[in-house]
Amino acid sequence: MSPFTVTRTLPADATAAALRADVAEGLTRTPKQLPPKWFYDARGSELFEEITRLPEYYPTRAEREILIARAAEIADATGARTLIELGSGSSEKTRHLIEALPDLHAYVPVDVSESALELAGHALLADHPGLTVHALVADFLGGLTLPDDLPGPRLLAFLGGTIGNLLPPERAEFLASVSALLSPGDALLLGTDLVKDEATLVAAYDDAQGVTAEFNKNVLRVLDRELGADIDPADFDHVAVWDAEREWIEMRLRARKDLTAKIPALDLAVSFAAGEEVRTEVSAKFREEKVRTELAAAGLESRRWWTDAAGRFALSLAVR
Ligand code: AVJ
Repeated sequence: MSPFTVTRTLPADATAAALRADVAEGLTRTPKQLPPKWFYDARGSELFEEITRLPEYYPTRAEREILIARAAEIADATGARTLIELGSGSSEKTRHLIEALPDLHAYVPVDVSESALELAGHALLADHPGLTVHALVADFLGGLTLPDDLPGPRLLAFLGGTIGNLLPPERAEFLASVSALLSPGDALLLGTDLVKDEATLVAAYDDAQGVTAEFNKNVLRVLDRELGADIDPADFDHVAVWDAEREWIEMRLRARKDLTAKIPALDLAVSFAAGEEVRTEVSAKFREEKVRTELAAAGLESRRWWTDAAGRFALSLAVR
């Protein structure tokens, strides 16, 4: 068998149908909202990679610091022979883990972006010719099924703090589905950004160079290209606010004037009043107790909690 296979678990038109449904629903409700997964076309993925290098955006560096410091402990604690990674993107941080797992046979990156999977898979195999890479093009929020020939123990990694993009009920459902994928002896490695002062959080989502603003507005370009929407990104301002009660950052796009956007593919016209906002992302921040409690509710027992030296970000290791 080839050491690199890419499997689509999504029908080719499922993504298009999901986008249409999300936009039709999200832009006709009050307040308007769009799910963050539509940021990540090729340009959006590049902008996100650029965000990870910004001075204000600490989560990627903080998580990499923890991974480097703890990779050997993670390897010891799990003995993983299969590493599954949800939302693998460039798989760049995962390399530290792959290199530390002495018994690793298979790496299963799961992402909605086939191009990201191809790039990352080939790059990894160039350095690790012994590895079998089973890439899965899938939306991990929509009930994932794994190939049944993956050797255990299996380690499922969900890094980057992406779990924070889910609202609390979605999070509970997601963790339950992850737990159901695991067998006794398998483990979950979860990255969570932590609650901290408002200025640091807001700066991370509203950087001085405006890269995050471009990333946020990129969803409008996606609607333009995929649905023919005549929305001018210049008519919207990027907004990042900290919700201290719910302990999450919200990104929004705020209309600079009254406007109506035609969306021909949906046979829809959407009106915005000047100042009206569309919520485009929630990025929840966590405390140790909340992570433990939510993992336990999904039947996952927390074994380790590691943070970077500055205490900005955490990795949790939990078992079934
Ligand atoms: C990749 C989802 C973890 O929420 O911090 C970066 C995405 N949004 N800047 C995050 C993001 C704005 C990021 N995640």
